[in-house]
Amino acid sequence: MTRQLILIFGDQLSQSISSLRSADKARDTVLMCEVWDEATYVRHHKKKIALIFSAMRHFADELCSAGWSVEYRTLTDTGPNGSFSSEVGLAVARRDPTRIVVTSPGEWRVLADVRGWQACFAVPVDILDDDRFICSTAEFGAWTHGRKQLRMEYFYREMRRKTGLLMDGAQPVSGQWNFDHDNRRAAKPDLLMPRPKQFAPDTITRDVLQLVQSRFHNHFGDLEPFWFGVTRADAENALDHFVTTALAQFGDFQDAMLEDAPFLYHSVLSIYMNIGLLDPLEVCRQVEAAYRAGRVPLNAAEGYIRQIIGWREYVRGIYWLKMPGYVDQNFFEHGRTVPDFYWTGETDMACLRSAIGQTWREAYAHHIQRLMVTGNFALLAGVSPQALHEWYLTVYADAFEWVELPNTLGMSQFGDGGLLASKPYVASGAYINRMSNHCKGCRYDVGKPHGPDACPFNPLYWSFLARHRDKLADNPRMAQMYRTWDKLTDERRNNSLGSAEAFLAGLDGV
Ligand code: FAD
Ligand code: DLZ
Ligand code: SF4
Repeated sequence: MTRQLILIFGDQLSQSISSLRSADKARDTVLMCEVWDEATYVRHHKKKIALIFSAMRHFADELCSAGWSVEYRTLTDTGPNGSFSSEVGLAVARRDPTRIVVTSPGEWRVLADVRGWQACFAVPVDILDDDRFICSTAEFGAWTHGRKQLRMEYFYREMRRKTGLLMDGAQPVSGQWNFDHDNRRAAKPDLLMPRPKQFAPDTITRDVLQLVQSRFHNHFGDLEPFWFGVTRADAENALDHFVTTALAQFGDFQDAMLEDAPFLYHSVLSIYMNIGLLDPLEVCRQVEAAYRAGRVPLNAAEGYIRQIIGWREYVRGIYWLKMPGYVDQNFFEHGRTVPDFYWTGETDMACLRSAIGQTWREAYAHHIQRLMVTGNFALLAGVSPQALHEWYLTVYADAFEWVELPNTLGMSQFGDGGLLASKPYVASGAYINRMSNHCKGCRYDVGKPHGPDACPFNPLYWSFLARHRDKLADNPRMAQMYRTWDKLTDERRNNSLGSAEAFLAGLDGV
């Protein structure tokens, strides 16, 4: 008889995860399973499935080498109807454990299943906190009490104080908390631009690639070349590489976009942090050490650390605070389906073609592409936040609902009416032109306000503002935009609205 059955999910690949810390190597059994249900609840990018299956298989091997007894169920073992619940049911029947232990899963729908297991299998189930995060869900809940607005900046300062990162005693290093204003430079094409560390597939990964190609060939995206790291050692290597080659420039060019430069100076480390191969706090400590050693400037180190102990922790807090209702919010009552070209990249709009094309190839786009290109366009066009949420969850290798949903529905689509963002992230083509070189090669003219050749972002921007005036006019951060709109001539306003309408009709294929 197994004493405890420890279930480890595919995004919990850390030897210090709370479920393993509470277990006894000598008597307990670890269960890991590749299941059809998880691989298909959205049609994940092929690279994401390959990353998770290969990292799971490597992690199971590491656990065995460390003396754990592991039952690993491949997709072939679990079959076409496999789910976490069916696999736990089978393992309980086989092993008759005294208890089931899991670290709390990262998605609400899985937590709801886990909560049903005790009644279903007549075995006690312990759900332990996921303490890979700096702020627990209880601590985040306490922080929100009595606050009218949940602004990330104040939460971030709390996390700086809590961790001591970039602090001199009680004060931020250099006396300034945030260098965001310094981090908005446009980039130029540069042949010496670093690339994220790439790893050649080993035998385990090659087996997984074959499996993914044969079972998930109709899913989104290119499977190969597959270069992601799949072990903790790989991920640490990728972190060292980022800190040495790209971090110094991260701050300056954080918001920049360039044709044919999918990664710029970004770290591409979310894929590792989100599945447990890197510990976020260790990542931040390494970044701080590079700053303290004089190897990277403060605006880079601060900008990077803010994304992790600020945004990453904050969106997770919001997710668990507001779920399960959060996913249904739709402040603007938008209902359009995701345009077909989001699934193919086939569009004349160069910025969208570039962002979606690299998403197809790499299962990656950086933050400004997600927010100000695909997100901005979807919001201006009135795409349903729920449909868009499914798209983001499908296409990115780092997408797990706890982080993806608040970013998509809250930050990018303002679907929560301003809980997460103080104003909608909408912009005309001028913003994209300022931050990128896409417009030079585009069939549309970014300088034209309306007409068939005008950059579609331009009329769509004004038509969005006009459409939602009743919901946005009282927002002080929108006042300047409405003043500008009101100063336009009637003719100019009508031309913009007409162009937007014609463009959207084309999008619908009318
Ligand atoms: P870098 O630019 O190098 O940033 C460093 C790290 O900071 C990232 O690895 C990530 O862990 C963290 N980070 C940065 N911004 C955010 C943020 N807004 N929220 C949470 N963490 C952040 N991130 C995900 O991890 N998974 C998602 O599914 C996801 N979906 C998104 C959807 C939309 C619409 C938007 C606007 C953002 C989304 N993000 C998501 C946040 C961000 O875009 C990615 O974390 C980032 O692009 C990952 O690439 P990177 O590792 O190169 O990040
Ligand atoms: C994303 C994913 C995929 C594609 N497949 C599996 C799987 O077969 N087995 C597994 O344990 N985890 C998988 N995952 C990650 C899970 O979706 C993730 O752990 C849950 O969403 C967390 O709640
Ligand atoms: Fe994008 Fe408009 Fe620039 Fe074309 S002109 S790349 S559509 S912003």
